[in-house]
Amino acid sequence: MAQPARAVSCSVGVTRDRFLADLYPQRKPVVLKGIDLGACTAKWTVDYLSQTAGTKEVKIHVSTVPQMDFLSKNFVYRTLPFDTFVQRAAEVKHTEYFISEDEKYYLRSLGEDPRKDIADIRKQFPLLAEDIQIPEYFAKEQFFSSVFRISSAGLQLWTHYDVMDNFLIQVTGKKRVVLYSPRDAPYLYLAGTKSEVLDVDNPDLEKYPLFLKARRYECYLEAGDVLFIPALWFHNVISEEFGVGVNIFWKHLPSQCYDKTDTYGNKDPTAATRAVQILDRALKTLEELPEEYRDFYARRMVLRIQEKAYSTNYE
Ligand SMILES: O=C(O)CCC(=O)C(=O)O
Repeated sequence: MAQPARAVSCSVGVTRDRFLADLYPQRKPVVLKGIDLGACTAKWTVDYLSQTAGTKEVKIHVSTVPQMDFLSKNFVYRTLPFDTFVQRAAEVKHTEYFISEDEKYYLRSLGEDPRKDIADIRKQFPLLAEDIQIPEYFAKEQFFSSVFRISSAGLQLWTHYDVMDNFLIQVTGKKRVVLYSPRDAPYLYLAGTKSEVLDVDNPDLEKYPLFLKARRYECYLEAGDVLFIPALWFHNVISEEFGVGVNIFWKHLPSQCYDKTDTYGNKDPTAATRAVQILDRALKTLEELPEEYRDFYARRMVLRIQEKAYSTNYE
């Protein structure tokens, strides 16, 4: 069995000043309750969303299984008018469908041209954006993106990290979020920004024995809750009901640290990418040595990395 869950802490009615002074510096997830999010929590019914955003086309994930796997791509991308998508995502059985009558839908909204443009609901969904008041707990220049997250009941999103700070605003519906500290990355079997361990509740421990060591944090989001997910914290999200969320990514580091070609908020900072490239070259260089020497110098390099680059300053 995986480790028992630790509850993500919860703060009710926290002001911007208190968030910035007490919670933000801890770099830990926290659920913020009682924040004024504007009219969206009352207004965003299926009918209202459909009528307001109309037939604008959206690219969606369609899955016949509840656990979407980005690495094996067990889902397909399809395009639907927004109103049709919302109606279908809110129903359990479909009369019109792509693959099966119980397929599930997920929208992660994108910029107009996803290769160049960043998702911003104020641009792609201006009328709906008027209904939501984004907690302005960071400076305007730090804003990166605002993304619609609309999901069928039961759909689970793979465990991944993003490189920017994030407010996941649950506008309607309920969601369970499981989180892991960046420090537990060695136990998560990463492929890029994603974990290979798909089923965090029943992990395949023969294949992923170290997963047992990953400390699991968990929270249940209700309509109106805002989850602060610090950059690099892994998160796995299951929608317990059809629900609508908006997440806001903002830059925690100085702007020049981020990859300018990143439109999703999940490309590693450029210095990290360069360091990994240099490491790959060092590993290639070690191949010039016989095994006994390669092993000796590789262990010394690991020690050096630990001494020079590990932080002693976080749990
Ligand atoms: O709520 C969701 O559907 C996913 C949220 C997420 O992955 C994020 O905010 O980065």
